[in-house]
Amino acid sequence: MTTFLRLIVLTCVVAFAVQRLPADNVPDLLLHDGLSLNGEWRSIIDPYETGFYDYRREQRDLNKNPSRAETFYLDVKPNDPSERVEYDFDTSPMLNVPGDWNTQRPELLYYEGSVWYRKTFDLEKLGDGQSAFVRFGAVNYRADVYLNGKKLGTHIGGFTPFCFDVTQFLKPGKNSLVVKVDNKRAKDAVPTVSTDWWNYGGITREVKIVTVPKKFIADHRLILDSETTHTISGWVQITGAGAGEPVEISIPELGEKISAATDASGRAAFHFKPEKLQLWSPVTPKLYEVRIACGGDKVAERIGFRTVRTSGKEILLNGKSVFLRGICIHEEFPLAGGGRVNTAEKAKQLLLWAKELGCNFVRLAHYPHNEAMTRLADELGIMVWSEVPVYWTIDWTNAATYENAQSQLGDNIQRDANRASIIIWSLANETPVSEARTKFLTQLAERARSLDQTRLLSAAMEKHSLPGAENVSVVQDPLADVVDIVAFNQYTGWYDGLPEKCAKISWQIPYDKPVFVSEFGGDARQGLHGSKDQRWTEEFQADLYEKTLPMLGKIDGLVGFTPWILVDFRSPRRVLPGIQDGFNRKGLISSEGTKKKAFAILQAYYQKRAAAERTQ
Ligand code: GCB
Repeated sequence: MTTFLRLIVLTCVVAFAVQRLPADNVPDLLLHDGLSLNGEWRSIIDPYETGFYDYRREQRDLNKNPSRAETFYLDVKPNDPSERVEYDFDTSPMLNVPGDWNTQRPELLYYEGSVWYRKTFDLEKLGDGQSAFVRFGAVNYRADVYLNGKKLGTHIGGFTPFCFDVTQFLKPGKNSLVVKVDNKRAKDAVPTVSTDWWNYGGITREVKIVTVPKKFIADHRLILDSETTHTISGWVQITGAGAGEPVEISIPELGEKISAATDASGRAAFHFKPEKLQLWSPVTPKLYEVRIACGGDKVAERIGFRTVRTSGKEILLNGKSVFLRGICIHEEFPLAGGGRVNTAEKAKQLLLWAKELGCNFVRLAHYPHNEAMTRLADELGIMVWSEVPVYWTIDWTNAATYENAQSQLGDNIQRDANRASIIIWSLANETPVSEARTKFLTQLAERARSLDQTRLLSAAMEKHSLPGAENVSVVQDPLADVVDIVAFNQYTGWYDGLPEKCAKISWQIPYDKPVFVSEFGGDARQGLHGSKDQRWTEEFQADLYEKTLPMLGKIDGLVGFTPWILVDFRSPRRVLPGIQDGFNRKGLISSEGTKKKAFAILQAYYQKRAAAERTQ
């Protein structure tokens, strides 16, 4: 690379880093109560980004006195009847937050571009020594955030939370929060331009203003060190604290009250050994209320304690071998207008369907789902595979793309690190093997391990046919050496031959690691019946399941699978009229919430397995 090119790359990386706050230094504030900004927001659809760029395509820059007439984030009204102001939030239509915009107005179903959101709110003057943050659960994909006409920052990535410090920007009385949301797909983005899901835009998760004392609880971690000794270690990170700040951690049900003190970096480490600890597992999803207090700040949440590791070809949960009876889930709801899941009730319904199916495991594809999902999984006793949207092709050699992926991974880990349910962080899905891709994902794996040593790493890889031996399925990928679980997607009988082929398949998976099938399945239009040889019928899909299950049973070291997928989901790639109509139909439940025949096939298989496990 020439010095000039290097300089450009470096500048891009630095510019990106300034825009996006690195996970380590930023509080999440999920657990802090705040002023909810959920509800109706005013919205302006702005496909040409008029509110952002002038007619020479120069960004309307606050330092250069941008035009009041068109700079939307200034949120002004004409000073007198002669003044030209070409937008008006007060009379613009509403969009609900949290919510995708696509399913709220018919004209936005396929929209990819910019929408401006505005919310006004009143806040009392901050007390002396108080700070305030605005927290967004997620905005897809890019958010430029302004408070009272001042820019707070930019966040990139559609499925992870972020906060901005607003202490200096709040006014006593009425405040105007403006967010430009842009969901245009881009080659260097994560995910990139091509996916098999709907690119729902909008402020899709909750928004709140959180007020905290100058020293406040930014993050914490509680880890069960060993399932035999029951020792627990952890730390609490206090923003604004130096050495010697007292922190108290209590678990009333265990009769534990631990005092710790921060070090120079504001981190208070502790460990303890409770007398009678009940471990978390899908059969007994025991959670304990953990309370943390530091000065004037306190948080509480319910935490379960368990260990997970591999031993040879097994996954051990609390030291015992476990089989993952799973299903893949997109964060999309079939009823109530469809679209991105935006309430805990919808998240719960998805998990209850998985339970009904007999699952003890879900793969949350292909990006971090909302925070309710993993908390409910804790409560319901469902183990979780949590993924970042490094999907299909990615700009593997682009430093900014890597930075973006690792930020999303870091923020996801930070948000959910105390969830007993999550046992696997997934780095990617079906990425084409190349040196650049393996380097990217190896680095991502190192990043994940540096942030969390208590979970397993995986990625959904691919299988291939052995050259010259069509019926020998091989998994051979340098990434398999990096991850803890060799997971792969396979579609024998759907993209690869007909269901009869399943009976002929043998496997070559040369790794002394647990093997997991992260996808299989086929489409069926619910209500379409016919012979099992007729594609798109419920009978074809059911037969495919009947034939796939014994084929997977032949895999040495198989620790479970997650068929594709619980519920039909929207995808612009799926255009077949009368059958797909814009939906991927591989769901076991239709886009109207009705179960297909294959649901019962998998359910019977899982129930039988679960019954056998109970007698072991
Ligand atoms: C896959 C992808 C998933 C697709 C699915 C399909 O392998 O991982 O995102 O939706 O196949 O239906 O083709």
